[in-house]
Amino acid sequence: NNRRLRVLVDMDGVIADFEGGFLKKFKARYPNEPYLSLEDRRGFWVSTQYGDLRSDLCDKAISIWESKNFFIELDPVPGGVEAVKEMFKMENTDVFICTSPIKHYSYCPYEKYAWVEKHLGPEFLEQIILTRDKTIVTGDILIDDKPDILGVEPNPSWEHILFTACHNKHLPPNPSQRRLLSWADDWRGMLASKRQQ
Ligand code: DGP
Repeated sequence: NNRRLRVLVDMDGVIADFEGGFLKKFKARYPNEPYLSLEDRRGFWVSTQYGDLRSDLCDKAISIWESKNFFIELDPVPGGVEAVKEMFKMENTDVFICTSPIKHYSYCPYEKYAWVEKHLGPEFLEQIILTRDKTIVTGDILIDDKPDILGVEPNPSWEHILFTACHNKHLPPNPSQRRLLSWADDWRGMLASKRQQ
């Protein structure tokens, strides 16, 4: 078939290393507080697990990603920038960066655009979708590290491919959800299989 394939790629945890950036800055700002190594991370919400560790650590965790320069200084996830650039050049393929900004909007939305321009290039500024509800965005594939992507649309058009991250790698296998273990995994094969459906 000649239909174009539309791929939605999440940002934090998929192409930008939110968890690594968070831990580095948490330790630097709160050197005398306990922290969770990436090996010990469980659950999507960082603040929830820090709050379970000690209740005051929830707000301390939030203070990290609400700070200026948190999002722009995130390192790329290995292979992510290269994969997205390769998708962008593929025939019959449209790729969008689909990311949920935090509600503390002073820095995050601006820095997400700046990160995309810096790492992917100015041409990708056309490809950014900022939304708190990904279910209303149409696409064939959504590559995202959040296990449960919910919103007002009960039947999103995309297939969610779970990108493996420190917080989701221990989840029990879910036969109805395909996984991409990393950008070294066969993302090209997943796009090809979707194209044939
Ligand atoms: P997305 O990856 O597009 O679903 O965006 C989720 C955002 O939320 C991303 O910037 C990471 C951030 N995040 C991670 N943990 C927490 C948390 O505990 N509280 C809040 N408010 N945001 C969090």
